[in-house]
Order: sequence, then C-alpha cells, then structure tokens
Amino acid sequence: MNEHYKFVNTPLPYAYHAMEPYIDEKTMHLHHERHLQAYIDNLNNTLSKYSQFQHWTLEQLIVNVPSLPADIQTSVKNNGGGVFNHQFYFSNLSNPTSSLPVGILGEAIKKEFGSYLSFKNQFKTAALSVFGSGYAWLAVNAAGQLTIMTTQNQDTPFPLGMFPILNIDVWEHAYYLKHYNLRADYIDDWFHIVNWNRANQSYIRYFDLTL
Ligand code: MN3
Repeated sequence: MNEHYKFVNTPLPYAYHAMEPYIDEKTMHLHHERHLQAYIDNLNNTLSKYSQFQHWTLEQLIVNVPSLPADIQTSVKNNGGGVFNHQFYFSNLSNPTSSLPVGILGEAIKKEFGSYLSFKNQFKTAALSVFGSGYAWLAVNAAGQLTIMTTQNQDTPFPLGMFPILNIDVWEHAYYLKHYNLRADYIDDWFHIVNWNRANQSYIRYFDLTL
C-alpha cells in the first residue's frame, strides 16, 4: 500500500487459498481484487482534483474528514474507510497455525476479559450484533483499555477516539459464498486464522505512539 495518493492495491502477503478451509479461495479473490479495488479506485477518483490532499496518508485523511471540503467528506469517509478497514482485515489474517493471542496483547486480553474464551464469546456476540454491514473490532479506548466495539458500513474506530487492534469484516461479501447467511459459522472459522502476531504488533504500536 502506498503511503498516499495515488493509492494502489498491493498483493496479499499470502496466497488466495491460504485461508482454506476457513475462508475459500474465491471469496478471497473477489474480496481483495474487486471489493477492495473498488474502494481504492473511488478514493483515487475523489482525490484526483484535490492536489492539496494528495500527500496525505490514508490515516490522515480518515482522521481529518471533518476538515476536508464538504463535497468530498462522504466519499473519503466511505472509500477511505473502505480501504483502511480492508487493508487492516487482510493484514490480520494468517495461515491456520496458533489461534491463541500472544505477547503483551495476550496478557492484556486475559486481564481485561478474564480469559481468551470469554473474550472470544464477547467478540462473537458483538460481531453477530452488527445489523446489516459493518465490522467488529478489538480496540484500545481513550483510557488505554482494551475494548470490543462495532462500526457500521465503512466507518472506522478513529472518530470515536479508538485505536484499532483487530477487526472482522461482517459484510456478507466476506463470507456468503461459503457460509451463505450463517455469519456465526464464518466468525467461528475466522478465529482459526487470526494473525495474533500482527494484532500484538498493533498493540505495541499503540504504546509507542502514546508514550
Ligand atoms: Mn469487505
């Protein structure tokens, strides 16, 4: 992913079939090559006439939506959010290996939620509670606490003062080909392919940024 405009769709750090049998190869192709690509194209189109924002990073754009010209706020919110949320989702998947949280994040999850199992149940409940399209997140709130939250459509946690650690895309396009309408089954499968190393790195980055 480029730092700024013109954004490009970089290859996934793994093969499209790498998440089998939990997420099927065709879903990964369509999700990365068509859905994410569309958000990237739309964001580039939106920024094409605004050279003053073309050196802004994706996070800068998303965080500063309210200070952008009124006619591009909605597009940057939706399409910039769509790019960020998908990049984040794909980067937090890994080949089925260890499915347990690691590092200081693993410790913090135990402390905040009691146990991994309790976290898992609460996260699943949140992901199931998203009405329509959106995401469930593990995030750090303004008080520095790990928390589970949800967002609608392509909204991001940033406007709520939340720092993202992990997300699951629960738009139907993320699972419909394999799991049909059974979002719960998709969530169960997703837990097998969470990249906990990456999530732990995000948690470490949070402390680096705030200290
Ligand atoms: Mn998606």
